[in-house]
Amino acid sequence: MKEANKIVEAIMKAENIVITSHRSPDGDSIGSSLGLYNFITALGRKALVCHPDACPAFIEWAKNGVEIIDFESDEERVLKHLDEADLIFSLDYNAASRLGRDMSPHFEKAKAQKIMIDHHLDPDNFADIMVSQSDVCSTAQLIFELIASSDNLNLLNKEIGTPLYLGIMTDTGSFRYSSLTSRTHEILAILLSNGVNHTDIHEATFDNNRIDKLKLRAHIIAERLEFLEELKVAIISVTEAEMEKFNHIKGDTEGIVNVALSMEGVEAAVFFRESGDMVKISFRSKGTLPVNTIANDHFNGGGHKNAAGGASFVGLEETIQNFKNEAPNYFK
Ligand SMILES: [Mn+2]
Repeated sequence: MKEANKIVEAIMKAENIVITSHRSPDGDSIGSSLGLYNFITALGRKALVCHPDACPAFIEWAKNGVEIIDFESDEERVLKHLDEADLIFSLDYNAASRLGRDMSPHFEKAKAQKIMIDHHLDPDNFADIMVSQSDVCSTAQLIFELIASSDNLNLLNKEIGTPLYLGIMTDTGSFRYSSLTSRTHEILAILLSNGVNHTDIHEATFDNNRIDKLKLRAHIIAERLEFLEELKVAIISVTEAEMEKFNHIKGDTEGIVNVALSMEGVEAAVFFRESGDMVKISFRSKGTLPVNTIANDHFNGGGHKNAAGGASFVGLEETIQNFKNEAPNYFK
């Protein structure tokens, strides 16, 4: 990473460092934020993590005593820290708008130097230093490269390595997506030889399900999974009422699109989730079949070839119907 020394210099000079990441945090936004936080601590500097909204329950364990101040529940403190910051990191997002419409204007107003480190395609030009590598599987891997390229691997410890492992694990579907390379495995090996316990991380993340979460997922699969056989596309969906029935909390439907994708004969899967007046959409595919094009053309979204997102504002049933109308143009 050619910017690494410049970034570490900025960390050493700054008085008030704030680490931000995108709204609706996932394992990579949490993992890269905490990995960078612990790296900055190991450098003998201080930082604060300020996110738009709260960490999902299934990866709460990763905080391990580090506070994540979130805008949704503590707006005043986040505003104060953004205002006082002289260095702000933007991790795992490619446009200020990804902070959400409430937090992004305050980020844009902040006078601090801004450093983006991200792996999403087509970033906006919104930071002073932009590390944008869309061929890398996760932002957590880029934080590792920052540490390695700035010659700070001697600082690597369990506190830094554990959240980085989490970020790589969750953004690669537990090390299976094509975005993962031999370099990723080299990094994982280095993390393991520096105190990271992979079994503990997998158990803490995946073997901690609430019974309501398992029943909600079972319900969605039993009642709401549809196979468009001629297109080799699986559709899966959930209404807000169904989620309420199973006492849904954030993260409960995370990854369920991959269950649909795991079906025999399926090449692409789409998950539609009702959320207020919005329908959130996750697209996944296997092999060379792109899903970011349909997300971009018709569903206010975009993303990677095999994993994209989108949103619709016409209600769940109509959104699914719109998808079915457009799908033959993309999946035939
Ligand atoms: Mn990511």
